[in-house]
Amino acid sequence: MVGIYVCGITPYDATHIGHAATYLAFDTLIRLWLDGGFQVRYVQNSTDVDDPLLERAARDHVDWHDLAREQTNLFRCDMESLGVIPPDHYIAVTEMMDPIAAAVDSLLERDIAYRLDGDVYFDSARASATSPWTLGDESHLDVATMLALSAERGGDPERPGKRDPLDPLLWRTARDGEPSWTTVLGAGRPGWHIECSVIAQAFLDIPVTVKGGGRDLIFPHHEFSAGHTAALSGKPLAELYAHTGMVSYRGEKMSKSLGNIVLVSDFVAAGTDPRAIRLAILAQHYRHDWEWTDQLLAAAVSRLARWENWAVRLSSTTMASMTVSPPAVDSPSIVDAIRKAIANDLSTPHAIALIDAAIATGEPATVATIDAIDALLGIRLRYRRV
Ligand code: 5CA
Ligand code: ZN
Repeated sequence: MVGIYVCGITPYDATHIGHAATYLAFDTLIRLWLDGGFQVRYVQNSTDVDDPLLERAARDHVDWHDLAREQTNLFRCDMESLGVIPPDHYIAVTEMMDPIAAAVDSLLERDIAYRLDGDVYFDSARASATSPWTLGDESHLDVATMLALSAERGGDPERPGKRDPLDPLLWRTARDGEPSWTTVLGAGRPGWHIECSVIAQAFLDIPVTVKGGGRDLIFPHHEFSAGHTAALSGKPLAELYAHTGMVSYRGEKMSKSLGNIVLVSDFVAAGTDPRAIRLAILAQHYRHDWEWTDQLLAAAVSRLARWENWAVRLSSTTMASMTVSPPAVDSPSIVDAIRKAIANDLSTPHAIALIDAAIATGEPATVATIDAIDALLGIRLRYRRV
């Protein structure tokens, strides 16, 4: 059994191509595991209450619940149309208030957390001294870089009274006009990193095999999710962390806050075959940063057409054999090569190039190859008897 936790969306402005690229990378890993015969348990969260979501709801004069619900549904539909295998547990933070508060309470009891004007912070130095985690273990960054990233990514290093400027918020006591939940800690809502720590521990065996997300989550999010988990459980959160590169658009990281986003749902609504979107993304290597362009999509549309033309020319002998027995494994070399390419750091671009090359030889398609393209790349090609 392998366990994977992938950080989910904060449900507003979903689903842009950057999000899709991240979830497709982990979908590829899961498909590889399934193809290899592993049992997989996959958990993802939804950060359905957090400052940026509340700010967006206030800006647009909508109820934050409605915004979160509508955007979560949109995300699920987008993932389905892209052929992403859904998580076994898709857990919203708002479903986990009591276990999160209980976890924070236990850190307070052990003095690994402290109160500051009613809010609760994680004591990074105490956790480093008393658990199998030390600040920097996951991100390997120097303090100056951590301080800069903390300020940029939702931390508050400037707040006076903290034991260490990097200490992250665990619990935010209720403020007027903000949603709050009444728990053992009193009324409030959680900080960011504790949600992934508690959800991962609740639904997966710790350490998980892989904790995944975009590389913008390396610090502070993965660092402190790891720290919280080690302090709570005495165990590392993950055997390994995998991070996807950032997708940019018009020269900058595609992001909700910058507004330079391209939505999967807009393409689908305009009639683009979602398999072409998937193919455009898989033609990039997940680990690298890359830029979305209309040309990438156009290339994927024509590649999909080539692949489908090839698939419909499936040889009649292969189809005939299907009527009496399960699909014959009749082209081991290409299927093995695709599998090997993906096993090599999820090199979907290499796998795609192998399929292009096979088609270029003029050899007819085989059921085994078409099945492998479906299983490993998540692209279901239509074929018919000829
Ligand atoms: N809810 C948190 C994680 S607990 C969050 O980061 N939400 S998010 O909506 O901002 O991002 C969702 C996922 O998409 C994260 O894994 C993030 O790293 C990834 N992501 C966001 N923007 C991009 C981008 N431009 N390129 C690639 N991945 C991205
Ligand atoms: Zn997360």
